[in-house]
Amino acid sequence: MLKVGVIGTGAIGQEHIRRINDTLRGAEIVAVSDVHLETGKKVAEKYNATFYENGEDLIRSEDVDAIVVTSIDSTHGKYVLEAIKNHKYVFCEKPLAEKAQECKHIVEAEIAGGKQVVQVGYMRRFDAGYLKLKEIIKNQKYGEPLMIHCAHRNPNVDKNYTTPMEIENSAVHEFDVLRWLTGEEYISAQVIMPKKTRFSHENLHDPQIVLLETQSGIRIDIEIFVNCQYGYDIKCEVVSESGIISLPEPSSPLIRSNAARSEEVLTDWKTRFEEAYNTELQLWIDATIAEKVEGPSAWDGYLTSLTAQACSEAREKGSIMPIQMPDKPSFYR
Ligand code: NAD
Ligand code: ISE
Repeated sequence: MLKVGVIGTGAIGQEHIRRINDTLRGAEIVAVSDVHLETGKKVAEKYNATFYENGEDLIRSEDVDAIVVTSIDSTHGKYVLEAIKNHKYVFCEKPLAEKAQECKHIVEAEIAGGKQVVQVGYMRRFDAGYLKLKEIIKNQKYGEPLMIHCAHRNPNVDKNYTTPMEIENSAVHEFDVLRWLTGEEYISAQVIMPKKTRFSHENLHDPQIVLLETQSGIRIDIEIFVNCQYGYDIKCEVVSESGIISLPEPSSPLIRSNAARSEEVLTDWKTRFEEAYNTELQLWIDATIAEKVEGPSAWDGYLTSLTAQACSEAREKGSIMPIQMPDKPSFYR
């Protein structure tokens, strides 16, 4: 049994703890840590795990084989670096770190350590719908992709969610999954600010539109709308030379009632990507036991954060930003 320690026992931390302990095979939760002591201790008690007030102590503990980082974005970098220093496999929720420069340090530290140990939580790569899209694009059944239209909609967000987070916390999912889908890097980014919804707040301009261009000229538009009110809705439509391929909608019964036809729309990421989270973490457990990394790497996390940085700069300057992706080191090939 792989003995796992989890840092951050908030929303997704508790989800991952539950799935590792109750749903997946090969691992158990032996330690948890959170700066919010009350929540952390409660979760530790529920799973009969040891509580650590300090995340670094959890990472260094001899009782812990591998780490899951599910604390807030700004804390990821330091915990991942500590895990690398202690030669422990680490699954880090997205983003790998808050800024691209910190991701670069992680990549350098991992290379210097001589062994790949980092997997980043870009779970859409494991979603059955995206996998189907990838297969169709790869087979070129409908020719080359020309344009991709995406939407990332949350019903609402809390007051701590700010303008940059639409890109750095939400759209990063699209940046990762579209690199993986197309097999191409981005060469430019632009952000357009439509009229602001009245459901937004002072520190949040919502919605936003990101425009990306890939090496071969595929044009991508991503609508990020985190106060859309009606549900959690993720869309991706790949316009190709002889066909249009859409990400399958989560299935739900069609209801006819009260002179109307209706279908349920999910309301959160937990249910929308439940199977994808299960698959990504099972892969992480199995790969860790086999002393390998198979999911999105620190390199992927770095390039995604570089994309986010270019988009944030594009939004701040109101201009189109060129993106120059560095060459992939042989370590990650
Ligand atoms: P949350 O606010 O519910 O939980 C975060 C937890 O981290 C809180 O309990 C907080 O007390 C704790 N924390 C804060 N600083 C800490 C520190 N220095 N050390 C240890 N713990 C600390 O947030 P969440 O929604 O669970 O998100 C957590 C992370 O997971 C974020 O980075 C977010 O981007 C990511 N996330 C990913 C997905 C996905 O779809 N892959 C979904 C949701 C969240
Ligand atoms: C959240 O942090 C996630 O990662 C969800 O998957 C995403 O849809 C949401 O917009 C983010 O805030």
